[in-house]
Amino acid sequence: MPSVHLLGTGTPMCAGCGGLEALHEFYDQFGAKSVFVNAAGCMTLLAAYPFTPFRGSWLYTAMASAPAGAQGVRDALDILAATGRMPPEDDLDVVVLTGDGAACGIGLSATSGAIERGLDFVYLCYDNEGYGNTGQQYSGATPHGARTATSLGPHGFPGEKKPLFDIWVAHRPVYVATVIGAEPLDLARKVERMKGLKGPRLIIALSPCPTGWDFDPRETVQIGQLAVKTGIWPLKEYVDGKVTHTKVPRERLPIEEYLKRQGRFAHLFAPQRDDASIRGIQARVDAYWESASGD
Ligand SMILES: Cc1ncc(C[n+]2csc(CCOP(=O)(O)OP(=O)(O)O)c2C)c(N)n1
Ligand code: SF4
Ligand SMILES: [Mg+2]
Repeated sequence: MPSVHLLGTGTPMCAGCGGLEALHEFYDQFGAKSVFVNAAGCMTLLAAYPFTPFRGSWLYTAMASAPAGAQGVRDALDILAATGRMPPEDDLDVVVLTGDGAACGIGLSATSGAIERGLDFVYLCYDNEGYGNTGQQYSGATPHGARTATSLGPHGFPGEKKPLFDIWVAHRPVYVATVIGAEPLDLARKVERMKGLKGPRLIIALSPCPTGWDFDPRETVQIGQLAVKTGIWPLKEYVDGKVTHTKVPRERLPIEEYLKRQGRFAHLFAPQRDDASIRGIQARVDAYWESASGD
């Protein structure tokens, strides 16, 4: 099948946007026969009515309501098909596209309801670990220790990143996966697998964000690869009731290789090294992989 690319956007996205990188890769494979239902966030800037860079359709919703919007689109398509007004070959895939703020917080109840109803949709969450579009305030996905516009204390964000993967898995949907644009083959394999399924399907793409994470846009891929090699972003999938890690970093790099490349963690290294915070983050990564070692 020929690959389908996003058209040139000309829209004001940041250079080196890891979310856009993942979306490009997803779209290459997912194709044009789709309706994107996009909640308010950075990707909203891709579309400037009546134009979008997508070859398919695009619908904008409020932050909380993308899964509800997806239900309406799915129902409309099903009614058109059932009443013979749309030939089966014209059917479209319904894709929710949101950031982590919508996915982990403001839109979570609408998502939970959609999974519960068994809605046939794909949910692509680009996770830049904050409310990027409004200046990187902390979100439910912000990691421990990160500086955000609303976490300016000496140790950064005091909370922990919400386990969105586990929250979805607890609903027993059809498919859940974590991906990153810097590992395109892993991403492509998961999108391919997910395409053949029906029902609620989630892809969470960790999205290195030069603007919100404070690094040079040229380093997006390198930082993405470090997220995998240090083990802080496990690549995994849930299908048929089972979680499998798809790329296991057998010799994990120390977590500070990832942290020290990003300005949002600079306060952990200077003016004094915050050993307790760095050790704490490392310990949580180690504990994760110890508990996953039976996979
Ligand atoms: C209910 C509501 N609160 C706040 C906003 C303002 N707002 C627009 S985009 C955005 C950030 C969304 O964060 P996220 O979902 O992570 O997407 P990102 O901006 O990081 O792409 C916010 C807070 C809004 N649109 N609706
Ligand atoms: S703020 Fe971050 S996520 Fe948003 S467009 Fe810029 S790089 Fe991408
Ligand atoms: Mg975000």
